Amino acid sequence: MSKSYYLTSPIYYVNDKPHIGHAYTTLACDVLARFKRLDGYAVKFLTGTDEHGQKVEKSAADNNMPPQKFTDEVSQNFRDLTAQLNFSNDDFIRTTEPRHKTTCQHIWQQLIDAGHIYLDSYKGWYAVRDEAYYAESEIIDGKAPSGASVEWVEEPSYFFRLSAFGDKLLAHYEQNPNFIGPTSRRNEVVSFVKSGLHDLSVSRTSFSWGVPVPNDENHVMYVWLDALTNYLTAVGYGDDKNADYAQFWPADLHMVGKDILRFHAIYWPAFLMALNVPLPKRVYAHGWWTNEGQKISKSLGNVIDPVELAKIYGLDQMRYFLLREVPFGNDGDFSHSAMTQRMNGDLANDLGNLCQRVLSMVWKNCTETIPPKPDTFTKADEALLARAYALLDACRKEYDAQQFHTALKTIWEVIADANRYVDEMAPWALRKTDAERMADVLWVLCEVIRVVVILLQPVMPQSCAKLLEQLAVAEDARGFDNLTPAHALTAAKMPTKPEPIFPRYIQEEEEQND
Ligand code: ME8
Repeated sequence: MSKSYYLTSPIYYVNDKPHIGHAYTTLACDVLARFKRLDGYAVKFLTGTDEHGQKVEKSAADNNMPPQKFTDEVSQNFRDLTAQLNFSNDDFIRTTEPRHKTTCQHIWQQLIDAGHIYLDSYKGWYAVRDEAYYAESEIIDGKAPSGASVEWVEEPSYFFRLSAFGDKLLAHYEQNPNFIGPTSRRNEVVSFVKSGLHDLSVSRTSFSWGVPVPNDENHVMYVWLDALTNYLTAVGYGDDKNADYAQFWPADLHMVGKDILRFHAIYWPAFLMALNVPLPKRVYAHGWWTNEGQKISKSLGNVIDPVELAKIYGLDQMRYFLLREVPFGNDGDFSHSAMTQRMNGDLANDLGNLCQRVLSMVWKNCTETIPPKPDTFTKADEALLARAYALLDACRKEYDAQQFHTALKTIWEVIADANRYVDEMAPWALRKTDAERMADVLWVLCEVIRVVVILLQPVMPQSCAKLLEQLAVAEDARGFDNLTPAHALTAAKMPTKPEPIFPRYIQEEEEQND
């Protein structure tokens, strides 16, 4: 396979249970990975857990557990989440794995050898929650700009000469306008770099839960240098026997939340420049979810468990909602009413009814067989089919810009067109007057459903598999290379009586009785 695509989610701190924010980032990667695979790319989709540092060490201590045992347990929750939410990651990395420590130490040595790291001492603020250093000028009312508590740190530390990379970074942003998305966030990064970069402390001595610095075991590496390196570890950087680096690096996309863009768009490219390693092609920062209008936080007790959500509304329904409801890149609000509106409106009414109406008519009126492709088409047939076939290019463009909501909106416009076409053509009336035309109309609709459902597979894999099964589309005919008239449906026996795939949300009994 000639085309490859490497995308990564952040690796998650194992200080807590996975919540909706973690699920959201990985879900966005999952739909993109699935989209690219269906579009003929060899994909590597990486996720995993970030297990070192003071924050994790502290959580382990709070739980009265040795850090390794603690991280083994919590990391497993994140691994389980990938199965529970049907994520298709190709690798799951843990920063406590030997392969990762080797890469970190290899990189450290390269940076030392090339003169990018020097020994000094750090004196300043540190926020354990963010695992970030803050300058005096950034502290507001004794807190970090993120609201995290800060502590004063004074200790020997190695520094990375970040200050030497400001101009190179700015030149890179300038020459690669797509390097950071969305644009508003790109502008924030550019102004931050323009304001001047200080050298970065990249080792700690006041605790030991980290990758040891080579030849100076009093120091452990700063958790962000360790964590960012995971993207190289997973493609076997520095390991001659691993062919992944040649195939997959530079990464096509690092997907991150807006809070960690600075690390990915400033520190990481600077480290890579220092190593003479090509930079990733793009870093995209998504927004944050609130719950019924409120910031999500443990202390407010309103943390959303994605597995619970999938149980209540259905997994594919949740996946669809998260990507359709909020323009990707913006902040968004989760609410029960918005979720049920999407579930009942877009899914049960628009898509669900279209499929169920059409497929049951075929089952009842065409001897349980998808009709043969018509010899001639009317203008209306041609117009609807053309709009469906045009969707692939439109979706490619939107997926490459991580505009998942726009891709879905565009697909739903064709679903609306198809529903209008059903009403206008009234195949139920044709049954008595012109059975041949009825069969042609139903074929056109089945073909449009085929195209739409093939394109929706990345977002709703399970439901789409069921629909394609009902349409008798073979498993090996579900890739995007089949989205052309040359691969259109041919007469085929339907395997089973069609059943509705998208249920409406049923209110709890007590709510109904209100
Ligand atoms: O930052 N809405 O890990 P993390 C949307 N280990 N996204 C949210 C969110 C919310 N309410 N809350 C959190 C780390 N997130 C580092 C990453 S990568 C080399 C190291 C997102 O466990 C957040 O934006 O804090 C981020 O992308 C991820 O969850 C943070 O995970």
